[in-house]
Amino acid sequence: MLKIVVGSPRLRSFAVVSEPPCCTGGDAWRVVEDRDGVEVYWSGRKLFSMRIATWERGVEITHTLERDEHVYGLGEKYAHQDRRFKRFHFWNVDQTVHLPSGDPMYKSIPFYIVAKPGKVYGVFVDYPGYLYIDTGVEHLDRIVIRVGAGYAVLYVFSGENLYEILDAYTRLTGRPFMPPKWAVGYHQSRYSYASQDEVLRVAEEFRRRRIPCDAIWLDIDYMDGYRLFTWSRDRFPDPRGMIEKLHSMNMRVVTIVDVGIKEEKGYHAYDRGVELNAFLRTPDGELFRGGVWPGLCVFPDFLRSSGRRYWAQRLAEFMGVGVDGIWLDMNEPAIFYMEKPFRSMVAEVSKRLIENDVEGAGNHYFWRARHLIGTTSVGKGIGMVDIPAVHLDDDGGEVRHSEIHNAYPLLENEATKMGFEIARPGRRWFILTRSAYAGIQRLAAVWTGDNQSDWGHMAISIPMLLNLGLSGVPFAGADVGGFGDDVDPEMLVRWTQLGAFYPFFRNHSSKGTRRQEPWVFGEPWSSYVAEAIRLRYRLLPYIYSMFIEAHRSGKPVIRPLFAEFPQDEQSYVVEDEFLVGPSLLVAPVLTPGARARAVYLPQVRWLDLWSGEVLEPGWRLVEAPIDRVPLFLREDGAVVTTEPRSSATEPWGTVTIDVFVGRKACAVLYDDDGETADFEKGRFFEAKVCIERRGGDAVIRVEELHMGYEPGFSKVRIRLLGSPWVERVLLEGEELRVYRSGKAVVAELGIGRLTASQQG
Ligand code: MIG
Repeated sequence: MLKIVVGSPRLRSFAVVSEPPCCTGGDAWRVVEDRDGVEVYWSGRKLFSMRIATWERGVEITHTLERDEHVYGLGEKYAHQDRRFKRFHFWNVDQTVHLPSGDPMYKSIPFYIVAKPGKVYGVFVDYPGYLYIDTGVEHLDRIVIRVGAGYAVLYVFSGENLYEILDAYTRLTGRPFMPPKWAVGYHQSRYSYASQDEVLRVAEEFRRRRIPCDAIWLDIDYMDGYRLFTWSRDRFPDPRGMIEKLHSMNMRVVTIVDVGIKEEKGYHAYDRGVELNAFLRTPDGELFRGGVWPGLCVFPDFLRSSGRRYWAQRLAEFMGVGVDGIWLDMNEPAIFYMEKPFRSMVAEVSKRLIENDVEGAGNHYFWRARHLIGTTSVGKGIGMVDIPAVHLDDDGGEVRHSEIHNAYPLLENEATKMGFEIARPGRRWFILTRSAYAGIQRLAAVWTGDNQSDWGHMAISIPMLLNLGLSGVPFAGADVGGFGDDVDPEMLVRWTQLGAFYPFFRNHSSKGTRRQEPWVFGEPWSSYVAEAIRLRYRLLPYIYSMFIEAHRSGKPVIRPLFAEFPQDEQSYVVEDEFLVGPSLLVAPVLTPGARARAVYLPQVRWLDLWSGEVLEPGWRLVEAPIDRVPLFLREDGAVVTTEPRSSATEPWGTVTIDVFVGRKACAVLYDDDGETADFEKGRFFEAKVCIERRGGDAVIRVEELHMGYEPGFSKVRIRLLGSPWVERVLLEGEELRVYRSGKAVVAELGIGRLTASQQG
């Protein structure tokens, strides 16, 4: 890692959790001054030439891009997989325009990866105020970074492959948190389930129909007048009883928590915050107020540890009734109105942006200013460009909100995690957040906000989520079925088939739109939707093992093709299919009426998991009837599946390793208690099971084994697919009894027999 500091940073970093001792990161790096900047080399290879300029109120950094390099990452953007030749703004807003013109969005993660066959590096610009990154509009072959402050901090990462970059980046900004097992299941949400009776009816419907589901989500209407940390007495008279009932059905409850606290004397969260001086103030020292759902609100100052403690305490108390997870919304922070008229805000903001202009960018800034302010609809979903508020740090120093705007939700997430630690020490926490800054992966899962029931929004969710993964945030999803507008039957089926592979899998929709629980369209649609959800639960052993891998090294759960096939040019741009882990390729159907689709199969042979056919690499047309999402297993790859249960927390009983062996394929069996942090102390089960071809023999070996936990499965089935060469299956030289099922050769053994083989 190479650290570049321009000027002198005024504030501590919020993203960085552990910085390696020195900055030029060892011998591999070389920085050479040239006529107007520096050239940066890693391992003898030139990455780029960089120029740094400072002007009165900002820093401009540019560096070269080679003609055939691609750009990825940059967090949540409504943009295609390759992010080159675009301009991006980093300023968290409640963005209702989910279109390219709707940049910026809710999250700001100024980290990008530049890649082409044989070369890859990453750059992280650590500044939580307004930031602009141009990937090739102002100059075809340069990246331009503008920081609206007198300083900038940059980190450059390189390595042999993409995963080394993500490893280094998540070492610096924190490893992805390990979620509880239930959070990896299916989630059902609606804005809003309006009473505890309705919540229970929805939960019972899932169980009655045997559709797996792990959590029901409560949106803002559970509260009393939108006051945070309260329950409506009429509609939710007995939250504890409701939650106990849900828990007895093996369902969890996640409640939304906004960020604005209603300004109202006598309301505990307000009174307590005033007492502790926990709220943001205006430059004149008044409480800063902004209008959100409950009317005028005040906002916690998460910069101060006292502000974070205040929040953690309120939250922990609220969670006492048994709430399992917290959903942080409106935390950009989004403010609908301020006491000052909206129109003058627009004018002020445009003026300020133009004043801050540097040559050439003015026009762009001007038009974008209107988007920064919000959207065409005044009064709803407006994200403010500036919030005239002041924070205090722990030493009593003042910090303008605009200097740390993008980090506000990150600090809120830290405080929220503290709340979990108070309410349920030793257990894993679960937070979903809408707004974020770099480093969010260590604290929360994210979703992409208010999309629409629209085929285009469904398709673009793939590059959005893949690039979040390449921004260090593996646990991400988009609202399945679409949030706004009315879903139709075919779209719900196809979207659920896609969502089954989102790392975060939640169906959610807005007030005023058609209901979209799995059964709303009746047969045959409801069966197709249910089957797609079951597919997720079949794949849980494999997907869960990807989460532990993400937690250990920052590897994404879902991956663009080039992550695994960096020598394959085409892999760099395909964005309508993706990999889950290293071995499973998913090619969802993204257009209405389609019953087949083109699939690009990179570099190796692939096994069609529906037909059992072995396919050569390249472009193929594959069948995709309405009840089927095309799935392919990589040669020398493996997936681990189980029978679907109603909840992800139920023991798996038997797991099946599906392998397609060319020379050798390995599967990872992983399990832990799914609830506590004990896995960090070695209380987990892990076995790397490899199957190697030796002539007509398939030889099974356990290559690595960790037995710190008794896994929730006792039987392992090994299913050899696409392997007509198999004559015998051997374990420790002993031939196993096998049976044939279709074209597959199957061996079954007890987990004890398998693990004993390694120790011997
Ligand atoms: O202004 O809580 O993105 O998921 O259902 C809308 C109501 C506020 C926006 C979130 C959405 C949620 C909705 N919220």
